[in-house]
Amino acid sequence: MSENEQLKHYKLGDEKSVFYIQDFITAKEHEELIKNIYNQEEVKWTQLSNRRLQNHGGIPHEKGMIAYPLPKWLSSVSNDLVKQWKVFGEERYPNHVLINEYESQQGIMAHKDGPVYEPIVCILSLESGIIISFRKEDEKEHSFSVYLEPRSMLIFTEDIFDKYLHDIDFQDHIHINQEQNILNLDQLEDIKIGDVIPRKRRISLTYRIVKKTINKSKWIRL
Ligand SMILES: O=C(O)CCC(=O)C(=O)O
Repeated sequence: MSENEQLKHYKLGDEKSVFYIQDFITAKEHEELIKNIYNQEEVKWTQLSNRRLQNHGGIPHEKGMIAYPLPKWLSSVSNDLVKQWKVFGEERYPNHVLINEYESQQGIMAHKDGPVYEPIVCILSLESGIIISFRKEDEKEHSFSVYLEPRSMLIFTEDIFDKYLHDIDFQDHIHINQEQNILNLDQLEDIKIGDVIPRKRRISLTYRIVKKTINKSKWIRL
């Protein structure tokens, strides 16, 4: 992954296995995704105490995910990740997409994605920007963060997947400051240290490979 030719120019920081791609999708693709996320009859939102989410592809489980094909409208980003960006290697496709919706004052506690997934995480952001922060599992302070613009893709892997926790805070605003160590600050137009940005709804689509799957028909026969 670190040797990936397509991605190497998008690496943030020196040694870190974190990649950030602005404008990963077009404004039109963005609109289409939003329409599909909110216009489905079959897929239900799961309401958590601090956000809503949709699972596509199945519900990840350490004993194996009963796998369903991903809906077609999620496949264009999947195809780009595999074919254009060669993210998962050897033509391997993500089999799971988690959609998270955060309103202002909603976030996600510090966590690692864990062993049910292959150690490559691809997060597409929609609607509004947010800061995602990373800290080493044995440290209290964040070591760095990334400002995720709408239509951008964040990819992290290797040591950042294995040894770091990531989180999104629960504020109603984003206060850009030096301590956050925002690795992509120099790429952001109109955002600078000292800015206070009111939070609005943000949606993320996290593309991953769940390692162990169970074929649905086999499961029914058991
Ligand atoms: O919404 C995001 O950007 C992060 C999502 C995440 O960390 C997760 O679902 O595990």
